[in-house]
Amino acid sequence: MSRTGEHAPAGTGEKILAMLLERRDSFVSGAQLSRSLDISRSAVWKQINTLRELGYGIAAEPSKGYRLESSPDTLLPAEIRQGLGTSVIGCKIVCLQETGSTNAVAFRMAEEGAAEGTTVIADSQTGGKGRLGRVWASPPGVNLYCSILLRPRIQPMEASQLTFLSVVALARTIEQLTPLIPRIKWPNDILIEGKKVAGLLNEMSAETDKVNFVVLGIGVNLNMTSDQFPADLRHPASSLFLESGARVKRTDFARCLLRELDTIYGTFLREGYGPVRSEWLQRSRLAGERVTVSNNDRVTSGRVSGIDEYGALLLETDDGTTVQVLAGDVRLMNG
Ligand code: BT5
Repeated sequence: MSRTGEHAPAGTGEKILAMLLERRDSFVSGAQLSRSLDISRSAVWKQINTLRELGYGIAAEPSKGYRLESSPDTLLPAEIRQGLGTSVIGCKIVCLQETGSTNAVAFRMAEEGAAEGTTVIADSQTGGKGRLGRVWASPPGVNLYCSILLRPRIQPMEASQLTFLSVVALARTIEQLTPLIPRIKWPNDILIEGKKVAGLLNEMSAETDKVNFVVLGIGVNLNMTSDQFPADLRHPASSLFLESGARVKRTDFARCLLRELDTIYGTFLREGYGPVRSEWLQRSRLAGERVTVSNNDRVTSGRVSGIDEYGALLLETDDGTTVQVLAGDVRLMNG
């Protein structure tokens, strides 16, 4: 590679950031950065200024070099990767400023052969997807929108088990980083005090007897404020900030979520769905409650007795029979 004078190749700022992050408490000399990246020292200086414009606090001392003092809450692969330590999830991380839907990007990358664990994150989405063609409000700068690619060797009918995997990883993350108590509402919502703070949308490519890949889509309202919610929400909604009064650093949340997913995916591959299912049930908002589930024009009512091995909701109806509900919107009958 040739020395590039004032100009640096794309991605240089990210590399400088990674080096500063690695040596967070000490100075890295301009000469060392210039040598490692094969760019001139004035190009290093330019990149440092660009990072400052992005909100990084970087101290510069002529005799010592540069030291990172503070980071903005910008979602960047180099930041998320700091101390990540996962074996599969986040092996590749792509962060986009704005995109239609992270699920759509991850799906396309999967079709082009991206590796298991590839993670796509966006600061904002212009066409965030909910289930059944619904829209997921995805304003910039406040939340986490991410999609993770998995290639498990399972049958298509087992794929819904993966929703439970991501919802449990998400609940664990909220428990670790906030004092809040998340409750899971079948199949894909996380509620706090009865209000929805996160939703999941898994999309799959499969053949009759084989799953090609699954994209786990996760949207979490972290620092969203009341005025940023659409007026016509189906259910009450909130954010972790609104519920706890404390801002959540998006980078920390993303890193912790990827770690939890990595751990629980490992458990799932080794021990199957059993441990995930029991953890899901412990956190379920619905166990023992009377609910109605609507799926298009079909409405089923009963008391929730659990979830089956494929993730279907089990309802005990008034005549004592247990019915299996595969999909739908759940409402608590007295909630
Ligand atoms: C979901 O759908 O809850 C799945 C949401 C998945 C979003 C993630 S973000 C990353 C990835 N990329 C995507 O494009 N999607 C995934 P559903 O259960 O259908 O709920 C959608 C409904 O929730 C909407 O019709 C609204 O009423 C409401 N809603 C929309 N935005 C919301 C938000 N930010 N917070 C809470 N509720 C919301």
